[in-house]
Amino acid sequence: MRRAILVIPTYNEAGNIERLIPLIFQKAKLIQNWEIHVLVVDSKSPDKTGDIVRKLIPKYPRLRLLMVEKEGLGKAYTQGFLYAIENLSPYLVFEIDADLSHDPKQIPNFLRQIEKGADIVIGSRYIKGGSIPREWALYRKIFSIVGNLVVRLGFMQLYISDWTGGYRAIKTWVIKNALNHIKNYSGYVFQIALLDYAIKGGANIKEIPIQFADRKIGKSKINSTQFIINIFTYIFLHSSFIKFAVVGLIGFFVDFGISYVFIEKLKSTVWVGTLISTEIAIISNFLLNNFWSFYYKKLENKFRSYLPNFIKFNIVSSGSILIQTIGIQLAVNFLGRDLWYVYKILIIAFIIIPYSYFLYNRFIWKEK
Ligand SMILES: Nc1nc2c(ncn2[C@@H]2O[C@H](COP(=O)(O)OP(=O)(O)OP(=O)(O)O)[C@@H](O)[C@H]2O)c(=O)[nH]1
Ligand SMILES: [Mg+2]
Repeated sequence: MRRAILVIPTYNEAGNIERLIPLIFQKAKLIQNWEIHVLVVDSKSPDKTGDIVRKLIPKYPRLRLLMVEKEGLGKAYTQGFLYAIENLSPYLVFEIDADLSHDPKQIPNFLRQIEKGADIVIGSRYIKGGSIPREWALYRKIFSIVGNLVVRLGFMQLYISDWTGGYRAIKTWVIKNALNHIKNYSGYVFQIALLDYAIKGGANIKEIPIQFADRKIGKSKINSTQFIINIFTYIFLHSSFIKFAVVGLIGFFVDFGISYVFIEKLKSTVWVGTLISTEIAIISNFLLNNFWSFYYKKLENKFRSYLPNFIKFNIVSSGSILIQTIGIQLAVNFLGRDLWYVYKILIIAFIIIPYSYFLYNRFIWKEK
C-alpha cells in the first residue's frame, strides 16, 4: 500500500477545515491501493483552526497537526513536507488549499496519473475542462490568466498551463531534491520555484483539469502586489529563456565592439574584422549559454562533447545570420527602407530568438 499525505496549510480557516477534513476521509475510504493521510500545517491561526483540527484527531487517526510560525505559504509547505518525509515516509504528497476551493473528489484522478508514471500531477484551471470561478471580479480573472501566461512565456515552457495553482500531487523524490531550493521562497512564489526546479531536474509532469471554486468562508491571504514582484524577480533570475536572450544581447555588443576595434582602430579589411568578431561572439555565446542559461544540462566536460556541439552551434548561428539578412531585405523591398532598424528588431525578437532557442534545446542542450 502506497502512502499519500495531503499537506494542508492553514491560516484562519476554522470554518473551512472542519468541513474539508471529513470530506477528504470520506473520499479516502473509497480509494484502493493508497493509504491517505492528512497533515494540517497551521501558522498559529488566531481563529483557533489548530484547536479544531486537534479535536478531530481522535476521530481520524490518519490526521496530524503541525504548528508553525506565521512565515508565509512557502515556509509552511516546506516545513510540512519535511515533517511528512521524516515522520510518515510518504510515496507522494499532495498540496491542497484548506478553503474548499479544491474538491477532494479529484484525489483519485491525481493518483491515477501518478500510477501511469507522472512524477507531478498539476490540477490546472486553464486546460479544457478546468475553470476559474465565474463569480470572480474581472480584475481577478485577468490577473490569474495573464499571470499564468507571463510565467509560461517567461520560461518558454508552454506545455504547462497552471504555474500558480495549489492543487498538486508530487512524488517524494521530487520534493526531496527541491527542498534546498524551495526553502528560499517563503510566499506564494514558492509554487513556481518548486515547479521550475522539478522541470530542470527532469520530472515527468502531467496536468488534469480542475474546477476551482471560490472560497465561501474566510478571507484570501494573498498579497497580489508582492506576488507579482516575486514572480517577475523569479523568472528574471531563473528562466533559461530570459538568460538566453541576455546572452544574445551580450553577444551583440561583443560582436560590435570587436568589429569596431578591428575595422576602425587596426584598419583591418572589413570582412576580416567581421569574421573575427562574429566568431568570437559565437564562442562567448556558446560558453555563456553552456555555463549559465542551460547550466542544469551543461555539456559533459570532454572535448568530444564540446567539438560537435560547438560546430552545431555555429551552424545554427549561421542560420540566424542568413534568416536575418534575407528577412530584412524582403521587408525593405516590400515596405521601404526607412524603418529598417524596426524590422531588424522585430525579426530578432520574434524569429531569431525563438528559432535559435528551439534548435539549441533540440540539438545541443538536450533534456537529460
Ligand atoms: N500555514 C499557512 N497557511 C497559509 C498561509 N498563507 C496562506 N495559507 C493557506 O494557503 C491556502 C491558500 O491561500 P488562499 O488565501 O486561499 O489563497 P488563494 O486561494 O490564492 O486566495 P482565495 O481564492 O481568495 O482564497 C489556504 O489554505 C490558506 O489558509 C500562511 O502564511 N501559513
Ligand atoms: Mg483560496
